Amino acid sequence: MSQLPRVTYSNIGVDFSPVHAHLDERLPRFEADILGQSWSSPFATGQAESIESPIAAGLSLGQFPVSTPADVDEAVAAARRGAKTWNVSSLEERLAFAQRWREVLAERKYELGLAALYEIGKSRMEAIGEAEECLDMVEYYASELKANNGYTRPMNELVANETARSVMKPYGVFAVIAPFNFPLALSIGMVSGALLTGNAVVYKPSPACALTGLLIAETLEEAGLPAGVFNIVLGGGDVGERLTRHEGVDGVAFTGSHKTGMSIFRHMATLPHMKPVIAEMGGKNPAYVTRNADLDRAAQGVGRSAFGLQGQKCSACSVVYVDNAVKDAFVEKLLAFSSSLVVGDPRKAETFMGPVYGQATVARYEAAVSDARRDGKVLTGGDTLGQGFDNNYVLPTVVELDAPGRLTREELFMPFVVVRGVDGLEAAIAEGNDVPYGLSAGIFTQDQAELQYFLDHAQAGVLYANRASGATTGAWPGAQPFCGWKGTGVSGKGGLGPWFLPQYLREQSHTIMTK
Ligand code: UN1
Repeated sequence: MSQLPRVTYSNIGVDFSPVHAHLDERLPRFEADILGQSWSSPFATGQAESIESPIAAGLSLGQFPVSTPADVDEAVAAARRGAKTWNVSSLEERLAFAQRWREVLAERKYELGLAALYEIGKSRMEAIGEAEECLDMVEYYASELKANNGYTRPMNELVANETARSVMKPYGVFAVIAPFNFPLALSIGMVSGALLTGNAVVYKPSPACALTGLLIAETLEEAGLPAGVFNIVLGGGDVGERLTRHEGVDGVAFTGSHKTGMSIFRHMATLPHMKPVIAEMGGKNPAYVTRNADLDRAAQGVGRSAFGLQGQKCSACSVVYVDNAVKDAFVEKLLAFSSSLVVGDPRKAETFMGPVYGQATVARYEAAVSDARRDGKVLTGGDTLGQGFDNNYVLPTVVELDAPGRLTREELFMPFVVVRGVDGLEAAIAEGNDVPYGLSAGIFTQDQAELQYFLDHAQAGVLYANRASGATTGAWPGAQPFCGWKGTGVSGKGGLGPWFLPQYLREQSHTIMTK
């Protein structure tokens, strides 16, 4: 099994047939052994309910309890007890834990990936890629922690008989609130940030992601994390609100909507003292295709970024600004690429796009399509797959608009990309920047001056050039720091990069008189 090729988001063109053969064999076992169980969890004593997979009506992931208000209080109390020792754990202890955790994640990666496939309706490659990402995340963050000696620095000696150091200490207990779209990687990213820096955690997965949440909890237990250091609660916004507002919580790590993220900040501002909030809150990511672009590459990169995971990535490409001189040629290639993508049951090897997540997304999709029909042209898609699939299987959709508007500014989170014909890169980047978010952006050009203009002027934290695997998507731990600018983030420091861990720490200076 270990000789199977690793799936990342960007290694397109690799022969993954051994991975598919392995998954063909594992899928029925996963359905029989993991799906449909009745789960229990110490801090979820409320009524259990079935959670259904978006893959097919009636396909149950299992029975999952939710947390009561008292469960949330008890989980925070448990974390406070766990924090007593974990907050003062040694660097060596935390590095040893990270190594064990990575090993457990590696052993269970196909199981974890399949859980995400069933839970979210991810394609096989998106799901296994996500599980792989988790291993590299834990490894990369641990390597940063080690390389920075736990972020302890000797400081200047002002007088001969004193030594001074800067040390970074955990805040105590972090609440971690994760979204549905990367139930493994975004959960493990924030949880590893908190744990490796010595914080205890109370974690809440997205309401329908109890399965991956509980499996992550199992991996931490298997890795031997001391009791109380990690605690999971289950439920929706009410549970999240009680947790993030809990007086026993010292900081919040959040990935999700701008609205929810900002409500956490606004709450913190009402407290007697501010608590840290580490947040990533959406995106509206442009790609630029200039007259000097390789159009085949551009069509593939835009199509993969717009339609991978059904467009439900903060990093998804949702507007493409194409120079009018090459617009027709580019659009033809984008439509050809889009129609080559297989939409269908994500359990199947050939599927690129599974279902979208939930009826609310279907409704937003229908509204976006109707706006596009009113304000421009639907070039392909705009409909459900049909063929006996539920209405949450929608087609990759490309529309063209003559003017900027709601569809070029709001985050849509669906397989929907707007084409805007433009004259010149300067005008394109001005419009692409004129959005409330600033996560990622991509360019396709063979011209160095254009590339430099893009690098100098794009207002986003993650920039890519000429990337066929994804115009704006596919950031990987240790390779692409994932920093949200403007409405996407707040700290000016990203996940997956060198400045992530220090956000979970606060500085203390130690000055000791030696004589
Ligand atoms: C997300 O914000 O949707 O860069 C998660 C990418 C992935 C997705 C990040 N690492 O596309």
